[in-house]
Amino acid sequence: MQSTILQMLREHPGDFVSGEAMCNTLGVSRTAVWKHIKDLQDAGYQIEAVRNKGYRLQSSPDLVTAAEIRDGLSTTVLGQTIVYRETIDSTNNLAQELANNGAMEGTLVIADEQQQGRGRRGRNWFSPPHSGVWMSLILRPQLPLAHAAQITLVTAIALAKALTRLTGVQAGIKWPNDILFNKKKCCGILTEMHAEFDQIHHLVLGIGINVNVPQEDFPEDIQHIATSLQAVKGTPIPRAKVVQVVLEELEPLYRQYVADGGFGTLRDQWKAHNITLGNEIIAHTAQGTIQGRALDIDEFGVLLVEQPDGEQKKIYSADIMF
Ligand code: BT5
Repeated sequence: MQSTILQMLREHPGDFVSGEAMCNTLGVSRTAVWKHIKDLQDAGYQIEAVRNKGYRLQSSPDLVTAAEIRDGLSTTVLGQTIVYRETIDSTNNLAQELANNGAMEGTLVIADEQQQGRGRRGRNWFSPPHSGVWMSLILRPQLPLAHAAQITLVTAIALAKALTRLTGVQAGIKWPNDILFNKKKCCGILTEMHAEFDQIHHLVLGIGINVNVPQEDFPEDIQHIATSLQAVKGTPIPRAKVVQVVLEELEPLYRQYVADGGFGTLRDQWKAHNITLGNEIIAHTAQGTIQGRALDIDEFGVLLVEQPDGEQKKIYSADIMF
């Protein structure tokens, strides 16, 4: 109901919407409308209330609530159901739980703050309140298990496009799951899956984006390697807008990935946004360290590295440095 009120106010920028019109649209009493207005004000919306005129929206806070994300979202699958929490351990945990209980494909779980945000291999993901996008999507692609990990690369393309569009500065993909600006990380992807036999049951696609995180707020250990969209652009960006643009960029790419049965047909787009290939890299894999030149990725998203002795190695998963 609050989102309908908000929508009505937004449809009349600078103008009053009468209490009566709201009552009629919503089918509730004036007292009920007033209570919702009060709740919106408590959440940080500045709404002017004038007797005999009604209500006028003066400004909106930077929230990632369902109402804010839904307003103007043009996707048809991703984000059609939105679950918002002010604080959570990790959005990936709640998304897993909802997916196990049958949540629909495209369900979005998002939080203002994560207290146990995580990266790959049990690492921490710094997720302070009021300044980032910490979200997880539930996906149910009908694909063999072997193709599941490629969703990370598909998502990286969408993020590189979205973050470039939002900042006006070219974002680059560092294989496999980082998006960087000027060599600094502003976004990471954590894909977790649940599979039965050879089929993917569901994927939880976790995305963390530093939107308006002040540089001095990053913890000491990541101060020199982390950046935010605000630092890159020079002005703050509304977080709900970031979510919308990311979902809008991801939806067609995800559709293509499912229709084509994998990442192969998206490989050229990945290459166009990548900053990995051509570099001398050090790759830390579970089996050990590999050093050499990043040559290419194949149609499965596997990284091909040429070692100094000319031997070529395939890397399936690693942390890379260059
Ligand atoms: C990642 O892991 O980059 C995946 C990050 C995924 C976060 C999202 S937020 C929503 C969802 N819910 C979760 O709990 N997680 C997902 P990895 O490649 O392992 O990188 C982790 C490393 O990045 C850490 O060890 C730090 O060095 C660095 N790091 C931590 N927080 C950061 C931040 N906010 N910005 C930039 N770098 C960060």
